[in-house]
Amino acid sequence: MISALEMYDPQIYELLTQEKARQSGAIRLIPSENYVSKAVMQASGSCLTNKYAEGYPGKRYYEGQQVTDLIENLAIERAKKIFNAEHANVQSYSGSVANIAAYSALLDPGDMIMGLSLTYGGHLTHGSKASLTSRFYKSVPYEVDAKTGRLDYDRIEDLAKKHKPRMIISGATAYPREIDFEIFGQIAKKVGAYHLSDIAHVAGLVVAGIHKSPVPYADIVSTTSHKTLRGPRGGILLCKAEHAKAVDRAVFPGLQGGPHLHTITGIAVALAEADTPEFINYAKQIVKNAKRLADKLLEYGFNLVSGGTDNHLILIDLRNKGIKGRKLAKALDRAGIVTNFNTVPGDPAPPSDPSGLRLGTPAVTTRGMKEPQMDTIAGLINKVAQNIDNEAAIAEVGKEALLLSSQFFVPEHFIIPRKNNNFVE
Ligand code: DSN
Repeated sequence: MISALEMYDPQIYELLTQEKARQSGAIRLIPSENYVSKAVMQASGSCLTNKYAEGYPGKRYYEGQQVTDLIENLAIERAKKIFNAEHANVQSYSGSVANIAAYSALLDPGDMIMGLSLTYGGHLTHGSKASLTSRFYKSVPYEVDAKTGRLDYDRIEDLAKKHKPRMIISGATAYPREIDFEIFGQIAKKVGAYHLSDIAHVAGLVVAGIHKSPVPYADIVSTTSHKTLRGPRGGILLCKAEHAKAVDRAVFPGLQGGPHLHTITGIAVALAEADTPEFINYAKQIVKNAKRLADKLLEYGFNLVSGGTDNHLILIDLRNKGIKGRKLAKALDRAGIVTNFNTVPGDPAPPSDPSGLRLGTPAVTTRGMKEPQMDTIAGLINKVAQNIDNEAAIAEVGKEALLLSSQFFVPEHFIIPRKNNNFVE
């Protein structure tokens, strides 16, 4: 059967077909990416894309909410359950918006925030110079120790005592170790600051009980829904009941109009999936895979920031290999191994051409890959690094990568064959 999309817009249809093929052919190692299940994909691409619902369940500014209220309430209750939180807001369009909503819920413009510096593994919205967050708020970033690659909680406490920020942000986008959210909570209490914990990267590990949850130690917890948590792309805020009103108001009407209900529907499904023994096994395997990949990369002489990993993510410092992160990421991409170049702590090189490469195991774990496949992947990465200027060798690695990839199921795997649709120009 020819799909409506194929009939109406063959150009977009063709491009989507190519992207599906790319996603199923490649070994995807970007730590913030994953594959959603068919059920999540169906829910996200549902008729809810047609609906406006400004406000919250029971208090909407548009009629016709007989079903939407039930769906959003389900998403809220599921989020509260799996994160053991007093309140959840599932409307943020993204993690960035969720973070900005958290600031505006508790802070005044000009207040000071203290988050991990972008080039040391923090997120843009944690007060980076490049982000609006540093224009609305004074930002005093903390760093990881450039030698150990780890957070130094004593130094963070000293910095907090010196600057007395109104909010301390825990959480990272390129930190391979478990973060002690309890200590962050204690530091925040000592200096009278709020504690926002951004668990976008490790939310799935937190739900599975592999990493300690920040929920008891933070005023607000923010997360995206699409990384280890394996939902569609959106943001979730969790908080104590005392901040519920402020958080809800900050999201709507503070920052957003109508919520994306098709996304919230997909999030609801993903949260149900996360509340299963299968999800816990998947999350455990993510970490096992990352550790094994890290061990093998170490054997090949790669320097890893902090010497390894406790989570889903590995940060390679390539300086001893004499290759820049960007060059290696591009060569790997040509071989069908998809990563991203990244700064390393204390990087002398700029973010546009940094010294590091960031890898993660959520997507390959979703496809069912385990430790033996991590050995193979490490070997392929090493081959590309050793042959960085040899296109023929990189093409050979590409064949091996495709062979490995073809042995593992992709949840939303369907490459729709092109039809001979001669009724479309
Ligand atoms: N979420 C970030 C990442 O880690 O890829 C980018 O915002």
